[in-house]
Amino acid sequence: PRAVRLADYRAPDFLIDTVHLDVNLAGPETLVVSRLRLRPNPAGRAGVPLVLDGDALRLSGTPLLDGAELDAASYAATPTAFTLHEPPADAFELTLTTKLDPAANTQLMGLYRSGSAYCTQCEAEGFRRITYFLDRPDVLSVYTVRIEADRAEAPVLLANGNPVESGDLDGNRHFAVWHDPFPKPCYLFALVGGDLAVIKDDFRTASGRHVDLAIYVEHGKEERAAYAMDALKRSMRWDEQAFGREYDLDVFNIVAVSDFNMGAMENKGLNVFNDKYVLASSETATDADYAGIESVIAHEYFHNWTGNRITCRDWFQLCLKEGLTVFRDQEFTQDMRSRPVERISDVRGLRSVQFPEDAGPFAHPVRPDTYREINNFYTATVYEKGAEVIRMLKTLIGVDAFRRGMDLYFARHDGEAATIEQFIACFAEASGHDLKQFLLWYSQAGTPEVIVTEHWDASSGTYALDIRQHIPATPGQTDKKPMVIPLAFGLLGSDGNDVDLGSDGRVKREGLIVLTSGEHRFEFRGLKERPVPSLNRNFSSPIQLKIDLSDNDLLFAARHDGDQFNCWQAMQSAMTRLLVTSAKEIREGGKPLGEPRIAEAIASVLNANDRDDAFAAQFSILPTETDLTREIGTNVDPDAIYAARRGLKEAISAQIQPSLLACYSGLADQGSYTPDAKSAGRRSLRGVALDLLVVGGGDEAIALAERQYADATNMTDRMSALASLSQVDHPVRERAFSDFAERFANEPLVLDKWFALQAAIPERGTLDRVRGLMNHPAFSMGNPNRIRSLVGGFASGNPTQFNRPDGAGYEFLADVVLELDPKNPQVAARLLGAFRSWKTLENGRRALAEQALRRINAVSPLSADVSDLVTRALA
Ligand code: DPP
Ligand code: ZN
Repeated sequence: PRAVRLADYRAPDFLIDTVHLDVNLAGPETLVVSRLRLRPNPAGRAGVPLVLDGDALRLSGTPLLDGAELDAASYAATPTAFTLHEPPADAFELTLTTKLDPAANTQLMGLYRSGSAYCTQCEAEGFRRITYFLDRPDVLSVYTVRIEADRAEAPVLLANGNPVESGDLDGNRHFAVWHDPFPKPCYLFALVGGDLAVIKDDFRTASGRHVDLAIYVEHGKEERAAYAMDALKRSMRWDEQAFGREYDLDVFNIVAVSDFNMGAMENKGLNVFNDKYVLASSETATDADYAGIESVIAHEYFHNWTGNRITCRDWFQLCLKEGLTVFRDQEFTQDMRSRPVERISDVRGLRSVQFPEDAGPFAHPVRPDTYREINNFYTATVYEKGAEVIRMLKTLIGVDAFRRGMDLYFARHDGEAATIEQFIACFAEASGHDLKQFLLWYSQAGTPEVIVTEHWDASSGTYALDIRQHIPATPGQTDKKPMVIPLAFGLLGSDGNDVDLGSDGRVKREGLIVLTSGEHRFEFRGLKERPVPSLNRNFSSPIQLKIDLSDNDLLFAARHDGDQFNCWQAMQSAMTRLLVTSAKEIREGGKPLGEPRIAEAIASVLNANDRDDAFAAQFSILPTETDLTREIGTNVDPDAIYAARRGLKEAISAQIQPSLLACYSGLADQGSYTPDAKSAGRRSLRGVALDLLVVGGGDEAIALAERQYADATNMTDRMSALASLSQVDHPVRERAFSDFAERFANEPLVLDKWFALQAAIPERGTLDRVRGLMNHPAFSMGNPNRIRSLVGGFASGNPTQFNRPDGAGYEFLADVVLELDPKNPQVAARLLGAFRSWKTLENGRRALAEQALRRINAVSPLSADVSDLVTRALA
């Protein structure tokens, strides 16, 4: 496909005011009659043909223009376009019928079957697989949808908006009519027809409107939707309180399906969810699953205002809705749970996926300026970095101006398809700030490096920070301009408190430095001693901070920094430095390094009287292999990184075993399970302690894990025991794995965990094990969740085995991608994310990774999705 460019944007030549869809669900004979009210767009070109988008469509019967059959010469229909050569100069009505076979739709885009239900997925460009349309987000229409189906096969018939009418028809058929009064782009269209169970609830909005809530699930799974319903009601209330946003329809429906390419979809009034983000019970879901449900329910609900009421002008503006909505769901979660702990976990996520993406061949700006396949831009950069950009904006202009800017945005652009410039203009107006330079965050890719050197002059009591910013080159972007970087900061005195700074020089507000040029010097006078700097507090900017602090400074900050995020960060920095050195020495034939003071720091947090369990868990987790890969940057040897990390864990385990045991036994399972943050924090610390004990390898520790596995009264404890055991080559491990498979044989979402854990075993036999599991009866190449767990779990969750020195991991992934591509290109392309850092590998692996990528690239035909990513990977 040709590249689409932001610079080439043109308003549509036609508008579609109303859409009447009549969908007759009937297996391979499914018919969609679409009646469109069109008119020329005054802002478009006059006198041009009407060209509607299609994808693999079949026209059925003769199209009608204002009710009369068109003659064959006046139009053309191909699978990818419908053209009306000479459309009327005024408003007109066009009626088109397409014939679909939902069960044959393995791409899971458009109208397809999941289990026994019919459902749809239209974002980004799936509506054109249902009917011919102007499939672009700046064409907004009011939809009325009539669905007809067999009453036994599909007793439930849902579409966007409010229900209007329903009834029985001859031949055991029935129908339902839905009307959505809010104009929307077609990517927000949805319908569902199937035999589904439902749980119902209701909600009264701040202004007193009544809303009926319903969550539709597979029969027998009703109870598992209770937590999702609770999360939905909390989201609705929170959006009223935090952003003044009320819900606007009479009903809000959610449907959980088991075959879904994404996590969930925010269709107006009818969210369709991957069942993974709806279904939970204490026996089948972990604390992390509950947290995932809470945040995805919130995310899709929040889209009702940021995405649906105000949508994107074009797909380049995707971050306008996604970055903003991730920011909103992160704020929600922080309010529901612990602010610092959630911040740490969000930053962990950003660093483990977005930073590597931004440093490799797939790097792109938060607002890309060109794409060949938009599906490939639902990325960590657009979502997570996009959210960080909003957070910086709030930090820069302050809480009140930020809220005024949001209010202005909602007031000014409601009902429109907007751009990033229009969004940012609201904040510039509300705050009086000039945000021109800030917009560079949307156009310049790459993680900025902020390099800091300190100067201490004891004689004058002057402390200075020289701060330089550097934005690394990324594909298509070599010379970059300095960006606006807000650095929240403090200086720690030897008593552990912040030194009182007053306001000095360019330090605008206490605790905030704002970088705007390539180099700055900040001086602080009248200090009695050299302070320990605490920079980028709460991760105020998504940057790589480079400052050479001693271990003493870092371990001091880890204990005393008033910013909890930076306590955690200081500890991570100390461990990262040690592990990078250790990996280097291992490659040169040395042994893994330990560091008694790191183990001591962990022990002191575990033993503290006022311990915060969730924080203590985060504090004690080592930087990931991905973190270390990125830190090392070139000539990477995944085996050495693994050995360094494992070695440090073993050293910690050996040194502080009594503290670990005391902590572990103090956190024994208390019986009845609740998924709240405090209880989850307790279980997560218990899991971290167990993991460190087990890595020590003693039989006692393994027995402890075995007992926890067997006695667990909830999935979190059972999984953490199994995860710890999965890391040791011991007969207990296989016993536990087979017990788990038996216990949960009829629970596909639970077996996903089982697939993923086995795929992540850091041992030579794992690739064969994964190959074997692909023949397991519970595995299916037709189900995205299964593929992501097993194949994704291996490629992205097992650095040593995916990067086997013989290249077999890469060849395996290439085989799977090529097998999957003709069926589901979107999921196939996703798997290629595992190659995001291939260029940083040492030469041997690098050559083998390149060989696998070239083998994929040589195949024809490839989907646009896979071909785009492979081309970029190899560029
Ligand atoms: N459904 C996806 C999301 O909410 C894409 N819009 O992020
Ligand atoms: Zn979203």
